[in-house]
Amino acid sequence: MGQWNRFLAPYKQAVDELKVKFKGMRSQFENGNTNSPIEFVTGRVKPLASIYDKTLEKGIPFEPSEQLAHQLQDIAGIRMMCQFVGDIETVVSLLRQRKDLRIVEEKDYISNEKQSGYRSYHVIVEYPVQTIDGEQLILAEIQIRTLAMNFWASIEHSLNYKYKGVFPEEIKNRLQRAAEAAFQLDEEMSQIRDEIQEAQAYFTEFKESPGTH
Ligand code: 0O2
Repeated sequence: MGQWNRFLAPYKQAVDELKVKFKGMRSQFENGNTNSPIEFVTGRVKPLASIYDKTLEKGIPFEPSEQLAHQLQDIAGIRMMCQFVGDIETVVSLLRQRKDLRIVEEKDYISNEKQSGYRSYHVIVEYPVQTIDGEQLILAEIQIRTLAMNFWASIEHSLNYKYKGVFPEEIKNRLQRAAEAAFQLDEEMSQIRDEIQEAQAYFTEFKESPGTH
């Protein structure tokens, strides 16, 4: 166990640091009185049980090793949730400009939706963590998605856990319909985006100085 803790420690550090940095991006938009393309940020280190499942799937040994660090790109995982589909590209552009990480791969499951109905934009980055033993490059997966995509993925993930990937036909159909509904919701919200953002800007301003309206 000690070995795993030592192996996972820099991943935890990467997740903690990236969360602070990305939450900081949101605050910067807010401080500049601009609508933030980032609604909220979460992060996690992949639980050992999920690492174990992935090693079985990929046919690699379940041990803390270079091979594992190289083959599992999402031991450190960050999620950035957006209100609108258009915000996702803005967030990806912001990531491309950063000097504190290097993008190694982008996976667009929005234009190329997965068979399951899963939609999200994944960016795999290499992030340098400073430790007492020097710098360590950590791979992290950043999933960028709308609130609707996140809702669908969370529900599907729980069901997937229950049914171990083999869904009864009815559930499978309903999930596909739900994915379509989430897509439609994103479309509708994008159509009235300006209206929504104007209202949100007004609301924020009102909260700050209620007496002036
Ligand atoms: P968890 O529990 O979230 O950690 P590859 O090696 O590139 O062939 P890999 O590594 O599976 O494939 O990468 P992929 O498909 O780009 O994305 C991996 C992660 O994306 C998953 O991690 C999920 O978080 C999410 N994801 C991908 N497909 C689906 C899907 O159909 N439904 C849901 N709900 N999430 C999905 P894990 O390790 O599977 O899960």
